[in-house]
Amino acid sequence: MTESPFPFVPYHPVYLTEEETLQRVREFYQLMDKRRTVRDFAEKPVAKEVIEQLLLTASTAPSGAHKQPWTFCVVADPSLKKQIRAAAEKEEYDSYHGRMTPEWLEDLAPLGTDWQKPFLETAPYLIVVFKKAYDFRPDGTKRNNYYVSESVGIACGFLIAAIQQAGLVTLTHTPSPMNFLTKLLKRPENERPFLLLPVGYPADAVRVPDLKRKSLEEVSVWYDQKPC
Ligand code: IYR
Repeated sequence: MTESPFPFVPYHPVYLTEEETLQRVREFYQLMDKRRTVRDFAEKPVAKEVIEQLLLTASTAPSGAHKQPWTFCVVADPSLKKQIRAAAEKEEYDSYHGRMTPEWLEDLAPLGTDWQKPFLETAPYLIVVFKKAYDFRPDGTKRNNYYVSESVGIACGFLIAAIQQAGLVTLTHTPSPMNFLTKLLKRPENERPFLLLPVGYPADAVRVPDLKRKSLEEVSVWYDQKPC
């Protein structure tokens, strides 16, 4: 039998009292409930190490067979951001002028989005997340990845939570189709664009739609133990 690449080691849990647990879950919910999708960014720069730490956090996400099937492309170069904006706006223009259904446009109208994406240039960083459909062995043959979309989706969730925790803002931008990102960022054939997250500080006095979130009753069903 081949030796496991991950020998088992003791797990050291985070020990908390019941009160500490309650306090933490409440605080974390309050923090996450303040998260809003923000589309207007300040010019204020963000240190490179901040982005590095955010990506390390995202990469702690669980993944199918621990393959970590993601690549985070970090774009800070203004000329590359400009090219991404131009290519995204070309696709988005077509989407908003015919590709999206009338119902879809009606659903989006209250959010105030349109084909123009200035945030692709104003945000100090664009994190373009790629999912790796498969990997390559050192000899160049293909090695499969598993639950790729689920794994990368979870990693993006961790990333968005970490961005919030850092006092920064983002939005989940999904220009469609996204294959221009593969070309512009020169990604290999095993990678597919998954999500684009501009990251930075919010613009001064930025406004967001007054959305309400579903109640716990609306989003959960409980199967409690019945008393005997
Ligand atoms: N990808 C487009 C359209 C869009 C779609 C949904 I669903 C949104 O919640 C927001 C936008 C865009 O980025 O504008």
